[in-house]
Amino acid sequence: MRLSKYFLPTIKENPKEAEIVSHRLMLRAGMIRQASAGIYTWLPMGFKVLKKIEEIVRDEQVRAGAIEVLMPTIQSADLWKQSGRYEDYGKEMLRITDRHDREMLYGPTNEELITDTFKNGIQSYRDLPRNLFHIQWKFRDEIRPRFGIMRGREFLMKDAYSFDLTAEEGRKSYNKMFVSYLRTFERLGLKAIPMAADTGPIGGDLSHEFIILADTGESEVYCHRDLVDFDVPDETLDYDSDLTPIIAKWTAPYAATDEQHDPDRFAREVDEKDRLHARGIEVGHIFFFGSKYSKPLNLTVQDSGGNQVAIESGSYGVGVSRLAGAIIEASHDDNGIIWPKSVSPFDVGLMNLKAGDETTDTACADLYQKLQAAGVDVLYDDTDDRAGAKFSKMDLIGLPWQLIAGPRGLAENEVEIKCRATGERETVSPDDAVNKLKNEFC
Ligand code: 5CA
Repeated sequence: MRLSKYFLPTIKENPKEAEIVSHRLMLRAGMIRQASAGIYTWLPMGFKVLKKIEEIVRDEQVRAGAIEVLMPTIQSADLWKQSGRYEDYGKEMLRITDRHDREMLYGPTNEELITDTFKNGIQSYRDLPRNLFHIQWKFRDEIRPRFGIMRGREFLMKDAYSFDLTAEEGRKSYNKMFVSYLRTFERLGLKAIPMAADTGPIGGDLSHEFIILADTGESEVYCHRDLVDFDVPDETLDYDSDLTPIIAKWTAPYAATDEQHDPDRFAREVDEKDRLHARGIEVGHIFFFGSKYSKPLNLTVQDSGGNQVAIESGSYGVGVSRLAGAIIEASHDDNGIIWPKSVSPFDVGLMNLKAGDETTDTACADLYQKLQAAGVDVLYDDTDDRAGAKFSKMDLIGLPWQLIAGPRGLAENEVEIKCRATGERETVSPDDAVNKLKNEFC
């Protein structure tokens, strides 16, 4: 992409309305713009990041055996009345009346709808277990939307729903999602710590939040230090094996959000030097609630003994849009964002230090073409901005590698490569630059 033809409205000054660094940087780097309170337009570069996050989340869901569907954003109130949540959800739910005076709502979550959908699609216990997920916009009329897309009113969520014949099988499905979350967040360049959590309006008695430690986070957590650093199960993990031992350690009092925190047990069972009390960002939340929805919505099957039993379920959420902000909170410096390779909007930022100069233009066009042909996604700053402005903009938007070409270097057959994360620079020939960057990304 040539910057001269792109839509990247960056901002030099810090926007006053942004209280935390990720919100500031997302606005400044031209990723998002507020449309109304808690509701955002994703500009091209923000949208690319969002899509990359979504793709990693999707990939790990599928790997763990979940099957993708797409449910609508607007739902009928009927099922919510059956489950009892139409009243319970209160003002957070955006209620809509259609032209026929039917009560509708913009879905804040999908337990009811998926339970009903699943009910109409299965015959017997032989159709179990199943896990269905979708990645869809949600609306919650948050009383205090803030921090940009971190606590929005409209936000993108991945939500998965498991269906099992017995509570024991249901626990296994929960464990699978638990472990797949560890992998998902690792691929996003994040260290997300599972914490025993409250279930709130979703319900059930088993739940974990996945927390990124950050001072700007809205959650308060208590944890044993040893649980901050852990090995994430790799590619070879067999999701059908018993995953209980992997997840067993993340329970209260060793890892809990403040609602689940037990001060007495924490003090008794965790050595003072091992106690961590910190703030964090909730990027995922999983629940096992058994038959809370299957009972009122009549999702039952015949088991092998011929008895009609209610299906055991859990739900598993990832804040896809919130993750864009969480990644920036975890990875930035004074100059701007530092994208992990896996979600960066482009791989390389190519800077032409003398646009309009024929030799430099030709050399840059050649680098651009060769990198693109090799499958490297390049943002080419071919504008006639000053060099200083180009450097700051490139640092601000945070692409992992910068490739800098100017007339003086080119006269010696030299260009510069800069690594955004470390700041290290290297002078190489244009051909070596192409090869090096190709190896980084392809
Ligand atoms: N149905 C369940 C699981 S699928 C559910 O809705 N869980 S939740 O309420 O915890 O939301 C799941 C995830 O969505 C949260 O962990 C958080 O990362 C994200 N999320 C929740 N509310 C917001 C919000 N207002 N803005 C941005 N992300 C949000």
